[in-house]
Amino acid sequence: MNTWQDKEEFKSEFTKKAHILWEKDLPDLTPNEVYQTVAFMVRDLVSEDWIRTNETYAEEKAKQVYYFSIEFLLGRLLDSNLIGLGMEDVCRAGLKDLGWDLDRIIPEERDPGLGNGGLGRLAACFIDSLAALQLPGHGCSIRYQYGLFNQRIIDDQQVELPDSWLADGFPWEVKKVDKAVNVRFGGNAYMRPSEDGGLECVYEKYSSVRAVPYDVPIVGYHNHTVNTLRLWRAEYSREDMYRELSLGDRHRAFHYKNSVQLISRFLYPEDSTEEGRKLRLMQEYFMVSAGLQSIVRYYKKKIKESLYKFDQYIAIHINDTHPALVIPELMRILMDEEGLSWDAAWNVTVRTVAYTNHTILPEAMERWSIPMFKSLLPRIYLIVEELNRRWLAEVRKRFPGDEDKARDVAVLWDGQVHMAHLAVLGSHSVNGVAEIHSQILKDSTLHQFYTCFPSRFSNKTNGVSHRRWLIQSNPQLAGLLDDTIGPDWRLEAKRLIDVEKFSKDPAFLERLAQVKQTRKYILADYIQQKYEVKVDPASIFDIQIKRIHLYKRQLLNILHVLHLYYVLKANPRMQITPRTFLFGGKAAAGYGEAKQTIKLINVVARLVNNDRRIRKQMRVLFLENYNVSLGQLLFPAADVSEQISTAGKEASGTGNMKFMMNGAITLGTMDGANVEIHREVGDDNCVIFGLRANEVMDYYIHGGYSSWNMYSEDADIRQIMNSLVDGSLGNGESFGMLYDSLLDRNDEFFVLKDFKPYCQAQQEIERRYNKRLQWLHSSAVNIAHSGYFSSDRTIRQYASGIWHLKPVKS
Ligand code: GPK
Repeated sequence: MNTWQDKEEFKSEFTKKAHILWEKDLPDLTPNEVYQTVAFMVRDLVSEDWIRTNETYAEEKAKQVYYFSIEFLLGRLLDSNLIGLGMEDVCRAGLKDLGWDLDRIIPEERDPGLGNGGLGRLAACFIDSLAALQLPGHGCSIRYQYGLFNQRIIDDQQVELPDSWLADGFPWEVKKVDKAVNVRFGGNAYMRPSEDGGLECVYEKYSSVRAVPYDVPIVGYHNHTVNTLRLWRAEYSREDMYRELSLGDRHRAFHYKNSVQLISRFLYPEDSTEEGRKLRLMQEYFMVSAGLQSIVRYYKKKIKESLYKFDQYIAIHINDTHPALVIPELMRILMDEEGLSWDAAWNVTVRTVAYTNHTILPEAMERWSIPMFKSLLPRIYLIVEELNRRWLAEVRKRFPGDEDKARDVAVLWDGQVHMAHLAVLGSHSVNGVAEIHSQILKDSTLHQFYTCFPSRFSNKTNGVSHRRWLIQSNPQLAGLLDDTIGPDWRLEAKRLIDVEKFSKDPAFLERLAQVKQTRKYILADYIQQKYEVKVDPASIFDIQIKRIHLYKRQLLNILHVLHLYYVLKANPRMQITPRTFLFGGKAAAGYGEAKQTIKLINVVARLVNNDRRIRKQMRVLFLENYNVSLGQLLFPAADVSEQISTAGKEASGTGNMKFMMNGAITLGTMDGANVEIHREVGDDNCVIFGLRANEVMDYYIHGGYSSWNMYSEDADIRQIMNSLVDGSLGNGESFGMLYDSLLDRNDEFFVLKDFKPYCQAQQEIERRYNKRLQWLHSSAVNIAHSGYFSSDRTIRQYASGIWHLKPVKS
């Protein structure tokens, strides 16, 4: 069975399932039990297609891609799976007859917190698109027991609480005990002469970790394709545990058990800069080795072709450098276990692997100390050492005496393993995630590599799943689009362009305005219930939601809010269009400036919201614990999308696309994918301000920027800056770290330099908002052009340009 014929069938299946699961009468079920019952029913529906999809791939020997990512930020799966199966209406009607409201059941699911931010959410959109396009592609990652922390705001500050998202079970996973593999750490590795006169590797005295896969179905859209996300969990092997115990040392035995289990216990709360160390490296190798072993095993069992042809059937994609150890690990398997020569193994590896870079922030480039790397992964280190030796010999031959070049492309340098360099060297394809970002990779970050391998480099501008971010998050807008242009856009996001024809049609624009109003009411209700705070749905909803980071410049936003507050205080007669400034996002636990930014937002929020006169014109709110589910409430309700990073710093951004798809107007810098959004919609339909990337670069290279000058020459800037440290924001609060970063450290991200242009851009937003029809027209143009930013387009580009995959009908 892979559908419920009607609500009657749903009800009878539900009754049976609930009885088996809970041994309770229906009226006694808790909402969470109802959720789980439906989730298990959906899994039953999926299972046939899941098996058939796998069989088809194997029978047809279709080429498959494995997308390795240390994060997959899935969001809730019940609703998306119901939509994918086309079963949402039947389920809703059946539950209604039984006395439950699907919309109240859906929030019972906990967000799987298997990611930090954009990189992890991109991976989730990608596997969604792969399944929707019937492309054979699967995810590979770690089943973290604790996801990214839950954020609470206490006394204005972020407090991190553990996210034990698995506590009530996760109905979507299937544990595959028979597919477990061993991953080895530590010990000694050395080369010795082999019988055939060559060299062979001896690897001994290692310790083993059992990697057990948990598979999650990734459901296509109305197409019977079900791909797999395979999540690995680290377990101790009972044999090793008993052996340790039999040696009589219980402490050692339990130490062994604990250290093994630690590998898949926590997701690192790392986002671009903050770093975890040895355990993180263990996680990376654990995921890579387990994933590759299972792929090679599958290849030998089901594809049964020569390993020299591996790349004709298998593509491996590495999402940033965290999985870059696939390169030496595939070399190890091909040489040590399958007997290929170095050259043969290297050819296969390079042709199989492709790499995407997601950041150019230098502090975010992964580097490992050689001593640590070597002691943890001795065999892998030997391989890295050898590939580095061969590579540098080649570079020095081609460019004699150019040691700068050698340094810029070396995998081992200054006592460190340089993961980005390993990734570029061992891949046939390297791409950035937006045009400007890919250009910066070629021009500076990876320039020397670009001169060596120009044809490896390309751009694949990011995208987002219009199924999750429009169909699922904003059914009101989806319905209006169906009425206006028909439902084709659901299957082919490009068709959204048909909305452009209606972008001056007053009747359509009126309905668009109603949809936005409805979504603002829904958000306002949520805020009222959750925070007991009233926001005015008639005000402009101005939203910045993303990880908190100095380069993303939440500081610029809140300093403008503070400035506006001072202006209104000083001019009691002044009227502005009422505005609600909403913020959300997590700061890495060890990132002082980011945490202080959250505090500043909350302190300014109180100052503003407690002022009886001012709060009629503006409100400020920091929403706790921003995650995928909260995003699904926020994007549809936004009028203004804040995308204000320092130009050149945000590789792409993807929130910008979700806002656009939901009809918000971008207020942004010429950074990341904003550049392409601007090109799509034009100056009239977004508001661009601030330094351009080349200007920022010139300042970095040639100097010439002084934030002290900005401070001393501008009274408004002086006023807001002084308030950070003079205690005037209430309770004598002081924000020394932020003050120092802006003045003593010369404002690395040009917040003060862009401050006045940003204030003007905000006034421009207000002017445009008050020309109502024109604003609605802009909103429609944004929706129409958001089709380009569907991850379906991105995935088609990866599939044809990098992976060489074809769709397979299931
Ligand atoms: C980039 F390097 C990283 C990282 O560690 N985490 C992360 O979320 C983001 N990213 C970029 O910052 C975004 O600009 C980009 O849109 C996203 O990755 C997806 O490519």
